[in-house]
Amino acid sequence: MTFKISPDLIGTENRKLEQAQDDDYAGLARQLDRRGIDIEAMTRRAMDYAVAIPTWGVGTGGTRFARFPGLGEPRNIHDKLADCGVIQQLCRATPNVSPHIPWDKVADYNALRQEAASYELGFDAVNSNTFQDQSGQKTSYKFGSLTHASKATRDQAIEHNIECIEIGQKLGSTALTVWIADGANFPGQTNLNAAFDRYMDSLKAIYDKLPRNWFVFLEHKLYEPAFYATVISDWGSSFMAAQELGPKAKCLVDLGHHAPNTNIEQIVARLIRAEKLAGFHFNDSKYGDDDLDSGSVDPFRLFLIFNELVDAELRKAKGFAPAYMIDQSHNVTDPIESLMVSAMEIVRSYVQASLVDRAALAAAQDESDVMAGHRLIKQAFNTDVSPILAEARRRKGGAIDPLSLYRTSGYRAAKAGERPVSGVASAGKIGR
Ligand code: PSV
Ligand code: MN
Repeated sequence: MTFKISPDLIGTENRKLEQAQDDDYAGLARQLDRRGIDIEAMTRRAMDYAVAIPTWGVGTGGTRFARFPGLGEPRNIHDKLADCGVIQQLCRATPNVSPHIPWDKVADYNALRQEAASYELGFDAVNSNTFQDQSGQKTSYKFGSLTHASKATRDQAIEHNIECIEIGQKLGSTALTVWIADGANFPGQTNLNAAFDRYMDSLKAIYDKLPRNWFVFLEHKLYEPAFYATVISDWGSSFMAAQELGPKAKCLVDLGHHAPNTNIEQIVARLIRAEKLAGFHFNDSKYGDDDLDSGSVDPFRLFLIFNELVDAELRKAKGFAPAYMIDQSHNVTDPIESLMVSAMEIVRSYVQASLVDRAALAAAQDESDVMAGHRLIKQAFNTDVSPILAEARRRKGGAIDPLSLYRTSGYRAAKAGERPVSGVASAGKIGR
């Protein structure tokens, strides 16, 4: 028997916090009522919001310098599902997991789907991996994959992506996310346009294999591991590719994949307008692709992105159906704690953005009343919606305070006993 957090513990711990929660919720309800906002409508929105967890996120991450394994970290997809199950059990905002192939390969995907369902989890977009060599593969990705100069290597990478689609079909996914590391470290290493042309040819071959209701999400990233030129480096390249491929191809925005200070919310607005916004990989950063926890460094930026998303949702923008996912690397925290807190911060931004008085904002903008418009945005951002988030969790059977409940439960210590230490410190950005 493996250790599980019992529903009874959630009940017991919630009862201790109920009175304070009721008081805080009533206080916030009065405040919002004065602003003409129905708190119940906001709580329903919080209850309906969902963001997916990447299976690789529950493993301990690392940097290029070292990886320090955590206690009781997951050893395989089965352990990862158990950990993702805890996040969903306590936070009730993360009902789907996003698998990464080949890391999460198994012999029986129907069984895996059932196993996930036993934790009340489903599967989100499948991520392919042609940024590292897999054991037994014929040719190396050292100099590229889908854009490699050699056709044999490109074909191998195409085949891998097609296999990911097939696996995803068995798991109930409807999207393939493609991020490639292809690019150059030296001027002269590749022909910049020829590499893009080869990307298009490869993606067309993958696109042709997409099932009827599927999408391919193209994920851009400015740099790393290619430090001079990355083939799909920015949303312009991603958009160009998605346009050329067709309606099933959309652009995925990973928040860390832009130059510092880039106005990501404006990129989001443009992609919404073009009906090309695939969705998100949420994280936070200070300098580059830092993979820090969502909302930990710049919660206002996250809020402003959600401001665009809620605006599109409420005006029913055509083709607007973004897939939300977290993509972070947890090097110094317990990944379960980081992912719970991140999921809560993401829902927080969504609810805060839902508080914006959009009619008043439009009026202020029409009248060029700059300060009024700005104050409306800031008023929403400055509202502490924690009681709404806690209420949404409680009503869905989750924890009023997930972090303290998780610590009280002893889950990590129990897993440390069940899952022998996986290895010594080693290099690697992503923990597996
Ligand atoms: C590499 O930067 C990366 O973090 C991308 O964001 C992908 O989404 C992720 O790895 C998994 O492939
Ligand atoms: Mn990503």
